[in-house]
Amino acid sequence: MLRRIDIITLFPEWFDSVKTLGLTGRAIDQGQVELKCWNPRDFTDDPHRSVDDRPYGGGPGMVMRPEPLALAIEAAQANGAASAVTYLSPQGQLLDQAGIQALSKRSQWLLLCGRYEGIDERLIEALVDEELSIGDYVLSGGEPAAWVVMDAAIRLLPGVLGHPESAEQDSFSAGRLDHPHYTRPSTWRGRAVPPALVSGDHGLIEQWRAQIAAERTKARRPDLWARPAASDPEASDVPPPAPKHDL
Ligand code: 9D3
Repeated sequence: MLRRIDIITLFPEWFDSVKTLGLTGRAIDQGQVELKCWNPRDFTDDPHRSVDDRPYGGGPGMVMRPEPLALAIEAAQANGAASAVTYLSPQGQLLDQAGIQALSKRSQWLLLCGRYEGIDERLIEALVDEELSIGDYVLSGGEPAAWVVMDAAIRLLPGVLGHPESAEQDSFSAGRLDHPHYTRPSTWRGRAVPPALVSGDHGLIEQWRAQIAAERTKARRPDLWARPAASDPEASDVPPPAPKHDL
C-alpha cells in the first residue's frame, strides 16, 4: 500500500494543489500518504544554479544536466525515499488501470519529472529503474503526468474513497465504459429519465445499465471491447490478447 511519494522536479509549486485539494489533498492531509519534492536546482554548484545545457550533436532546446538530478535523487534516497527510480517520459511503458493498480500496491515511489527536451541518457542508464508514459500526446514535462498517476493510485487506497465498492468496481469495469447517470428532476427541459431507472426493479436497472455500457463501449471504444473484462461473458466472443504487465 502506497505510503510515501518523493518527486524530483524543477517545479515543486506544481504540486501545491495536489497536496491541498480534493482526494489527493485529503489523503496527504490525513497522513495516509506523505509527499516530498526535491528540486535539482538546490543541488547545483555554479553561481547560475543551472540545471540544463545545450545538446551534444546540436538541435533545438536544452537537455537536463545529469549531476543535479543524481544529487537530488540520492538526497531523497538518503532521506528514506524508494530505492527504485521511476522516470515519467513519453518513451515509457504506457500506463493503464492494471498498471495503476500494480503501482498502488508499492509502499513508496520515487518519481522523476523531466523538463526541456529530456534528460541526459547517462542519468537514465545509471539511476533510472523504469520509464512510464501516461499516453500518446505531448506534455511540456513530467509534472502533469505525476499528478495523473498519483490521483489514479491514491483513490485506490483503502479509506481514501468514501465508498470502497466504487474502487473495486473499477477493476471489473476497466475494459468497459460507464453507463449514463441521472439525478432529479425526473424530467429536465423536456428530457425524461429512462423509464427502467424509475421502475424500482433492480434486476431491470442492472440489465439496462449493462446493456447501455456494452453498446457505448462497442460504438465508442472498439479497442476496449476487443479486450474482454474477466467478469463479462458477453465480450468473450472476441479472442483475448495477452495482457502484459510487469509492474
Ligand atoms: C516536443 C519535444 N519532443 C520532441 C519530439 C520530445 C518531448 C520531450 C519532452 C516530448 C515531451 C516531453 C515532455 N513529456 C513528458 O515529460 C512526459 C510525457 C508526455 O509528454 N506524454 C505522455 N506521458 C508523459 S510522462 C512524461
